[in-house]
Amino acid sequence: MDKYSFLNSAHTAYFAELYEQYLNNPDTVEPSWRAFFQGFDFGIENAEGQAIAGTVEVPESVKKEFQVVRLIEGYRTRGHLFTKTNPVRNRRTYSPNLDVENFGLTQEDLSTVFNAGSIVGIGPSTLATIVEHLQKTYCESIGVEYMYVRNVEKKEWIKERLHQNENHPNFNPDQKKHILNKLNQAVSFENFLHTKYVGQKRFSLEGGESLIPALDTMIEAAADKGVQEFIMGMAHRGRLSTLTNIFGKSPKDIFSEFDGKDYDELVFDGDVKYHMGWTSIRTSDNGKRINMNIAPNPSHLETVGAVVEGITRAKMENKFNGDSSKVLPIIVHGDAAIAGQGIAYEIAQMARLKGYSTGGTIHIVVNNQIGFTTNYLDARSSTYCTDVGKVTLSPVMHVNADDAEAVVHAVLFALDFRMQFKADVFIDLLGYRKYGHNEGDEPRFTQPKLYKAIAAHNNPRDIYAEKLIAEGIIDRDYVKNEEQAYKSGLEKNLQVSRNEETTLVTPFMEDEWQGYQRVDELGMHPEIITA
Ligand SMILES: Cc1ncc(C[n+]2csc(CCOP(=O)(O)OP(=O)(O)O)c2C)c(N)n1
Repeated sequence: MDKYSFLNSAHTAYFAELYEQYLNNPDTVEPSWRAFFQGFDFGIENAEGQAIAGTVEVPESVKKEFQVVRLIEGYRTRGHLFTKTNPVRNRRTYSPNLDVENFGLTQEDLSTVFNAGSIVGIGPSTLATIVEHLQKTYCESIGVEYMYVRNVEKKEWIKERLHQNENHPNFNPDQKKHILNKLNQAVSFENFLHTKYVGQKRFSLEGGESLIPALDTMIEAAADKGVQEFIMGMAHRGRLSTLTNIFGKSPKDIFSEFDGKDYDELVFDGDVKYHMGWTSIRTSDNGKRINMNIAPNPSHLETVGAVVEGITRAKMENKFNGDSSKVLPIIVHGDAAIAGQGIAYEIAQMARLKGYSTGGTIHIVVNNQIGFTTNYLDARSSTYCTDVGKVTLSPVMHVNADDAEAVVHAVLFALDFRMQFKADVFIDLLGYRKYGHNEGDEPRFTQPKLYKAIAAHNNPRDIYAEKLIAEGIIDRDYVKNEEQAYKSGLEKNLQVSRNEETTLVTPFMEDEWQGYQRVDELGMHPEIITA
């Protein structure tokens, strides 16, 4: 009798699940099964899909089930390499790809029903349906890296979450309009500055505008989950837009800074508009009172991350008796900076230490594929700029910044993960940079091909508006009216700012620092009489 006659097609669903469990965590599988699967894998790897006689002879139907399980694992492990996440360039080619043939399956198998569909939550399904489900879940606007996560609970949570709605959002028309509204603010704000302050540096967010709806949704959702304090750190890129469209800094104060007015405090001088911190207390859409800080940041990239963690930890201890669910640190990085700066690694390493933990940080990279003039291929050895996140086995989502809904979906995932597991999570927002590093640079000198593609590319608001028009949620006038309303608000602010003489400096974290002595220049350098 065949040594492996116990493997019959009737039990393929069970075997498929067991094999999946073995692939995920061999130690949890009973030893004799483990030995069996090891033999099976050996056979697959050494005989191009044919089990070796005398090692494991498995009925064809069972073998195919196992191969479908391997295909599923292939998507989970490497699907992120084959996504449509780059809005302006083709991706590099990775091999082997996820074609069924690379998993010992054939085109003829596409119409066969496999029990392995149950593993991804769709029940027994044809191979074609399983592949379609996997493509949608793992290879569209969001690429997910998580199979290295060792903690079984976390990994299962992520899998479960991804297979709901095939990792696609399901927003209602009001939510969609809200996303469009925040995108409109981001796009119109940059346009306005572009025409009013021609050639002046602003480190525009254009190409990464979906950061604004992403932050907005995340903060609102976090407030609903009980977060009371948001502590954010970010560098130059998109900071002005974030200050006004997320933190509520009045545009008139930003305009005053562009007009080069003196600050009302003498210690401030020069190019400080992308460096100053800001504090605001606001009421969320659902009536929750929240406190938001954006830390002042020095030019030295990534340093602010450590400051954010310190402020968060201090608030967590002083205000909430160590409860990290009441505070949320958010660090926004540049792609070259996070990949290149050693401090990003140091901060990652400190994330779980008893003395430093802040209950997980949400890291968002505004990835414009360029650092100053350096193309990403010349800027790092790792595949992704976020690879430092793997030091702590943190999940990473790479998202096409042109797909605003996917971006919002990804940050909501990140928020839920952070709140559930008190651990770091990374979002790689893959966009582009519309102009030079700053608006005075000419990017076509160093990146002529890329900038040709960028020049021909629509902004993310218009892309999203087209989608909502096609869905019948808005009409064409809707966007025009939104843009007009927002810009006329900016115009009024501009007029007010032109009547003011100085630029207001709003103290950062004034409440928390009450009672502390503020050092002034004279205090720092008291005159010492040496005569
Ligand atoms: C530690 C440090 N090194 C170098 C610089 C100079 N510098 C300023 S911006 C920049 C490019 C940063 O690129 P990226 O992080 O991708 O952000 P982007 O400007 O593209 O948004 C560099 C090298 C700096 N400010 N700090």
